[in-house]
Amino acid sequence: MSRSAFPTTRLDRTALVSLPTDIARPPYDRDRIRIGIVHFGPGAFHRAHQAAYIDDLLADEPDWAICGVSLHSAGVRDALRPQDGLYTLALLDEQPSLRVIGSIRELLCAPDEPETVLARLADPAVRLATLTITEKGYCLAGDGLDFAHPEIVHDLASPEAPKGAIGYLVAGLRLRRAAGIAPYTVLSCDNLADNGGRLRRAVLQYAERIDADLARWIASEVAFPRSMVDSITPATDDNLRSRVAAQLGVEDAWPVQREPYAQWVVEDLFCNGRPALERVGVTMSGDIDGYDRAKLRLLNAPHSALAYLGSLMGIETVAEAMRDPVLSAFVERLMRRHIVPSLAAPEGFDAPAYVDAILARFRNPAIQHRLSQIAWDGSQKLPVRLLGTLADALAAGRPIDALCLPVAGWMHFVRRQARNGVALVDPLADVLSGIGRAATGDAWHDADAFLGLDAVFAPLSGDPRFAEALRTAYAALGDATPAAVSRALAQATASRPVVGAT
Ligand code: CS2
Repeated sequence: MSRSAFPTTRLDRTALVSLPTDIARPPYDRDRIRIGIVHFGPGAFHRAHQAAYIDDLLADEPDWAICGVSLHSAGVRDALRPQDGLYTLALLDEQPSLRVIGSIRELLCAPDEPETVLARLADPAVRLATLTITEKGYCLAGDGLDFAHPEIVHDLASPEAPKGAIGYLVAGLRLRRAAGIAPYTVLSCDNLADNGGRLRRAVLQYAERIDADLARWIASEVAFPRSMVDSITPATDDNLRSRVAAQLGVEDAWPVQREPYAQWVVEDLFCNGRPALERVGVTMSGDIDGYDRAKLRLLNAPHSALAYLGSLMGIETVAEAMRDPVLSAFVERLMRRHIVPSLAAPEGFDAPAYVDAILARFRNPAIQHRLSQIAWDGSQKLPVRLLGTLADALAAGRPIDALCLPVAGWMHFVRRQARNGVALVDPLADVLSGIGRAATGDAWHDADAFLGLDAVFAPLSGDPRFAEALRTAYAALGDATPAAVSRALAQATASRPVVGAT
């Protein structure tokens, strides 16, 4: 590749050669890599996590480059296509470092180019489909598919021209089956317990409505491994954009950032070959159950607790929340005393050390992780992060008062946003804002309105002990001013744990 005669102003393949030497760049010839993975949801998390692992692998295994497919917005494609798919990853530490990632070979926006997406899915060279579409992208209701979901209704009516992830996965598998091409493995990389199992059930339920034979073929031929993904990835901000441009000497329309720590545990269950992920630090495991639960319950649940309680306290970032003595003491106690006891952990799992490491990550002062980002999609996140622990604690007869405080914090947060006319980012935004506007501050009235949300609380809402503890927690937060929240948390932290009957 020859050096461009003119200074390049945008990161792209010609700019690669002239980047400063301290910027790491893809250690392989990008002309020799081939697409083997179709990834749905090439947002910041995917680009900071999976795409970086694959970038480490491509020099040895050039057949596993990624085609990133956005299902809704054209933003990522429009930012990265002019950059030949290249973008910068900033690792945030005391000494931040930058690397340019090259593993995303192609970017598509499904609504604009559905045929190209389907052609990719039908390409025999593609042997793996991966997803980071967030909880709501799965269109689940309870344990199965939500057949009333507008995306599912649409896709079932026109399965050859789908809009959603499930619709595309099944349309691709249908094309492959018809053409006698082996199916791809479908790997969910979202924060859901048993993500592979849930996706498999949803795909099969959907496929059955289209073609029972196809559903049987998927059930017997397609692997849906489970996975656990972990790396704290704050959203891109202007500060990052300008730091990256200053260090690269060229502009990057959409750099991403994350903490240095990353973990990826994948169930070793593939139906059409797989990349040698273990070579690049991925834990391949026969049974990942336990890892995903530990992460959801001990990292994501405390994150959500910080997000709602911290926002009510007027705090903006996770690190700032961890500097608040009352909030951080509450969250630490929540983890050690109330979440760890009901964790069915993997063998050899050192829970106290895991908690220590998470608390240290939360305190990382180099990261500006906004609580408002974590507060998104509470109706989808709380059930998978916190309500399982609550159900287990109830079943074991342990006290649940402290566990109810973050849930009550969410309810007050919804109420405050509604009263201030701030739109919620949540698939249930409309109904939540309605409940928030109608809230009176009376714990019976307000808690019961939230408990009526079956998509969030069933089957727990039927348990009078839960309803009672939730009302008490809601009342304890008072008018949810910073002082009231702080007082309630201090009280919850000071109270001696009650030893419940087992
Ligand atoms: C966070 C997660 O935004 C959120 O809800 O809890 O994105 C979290 O940072 C990641 O799961 C960490 O792996």
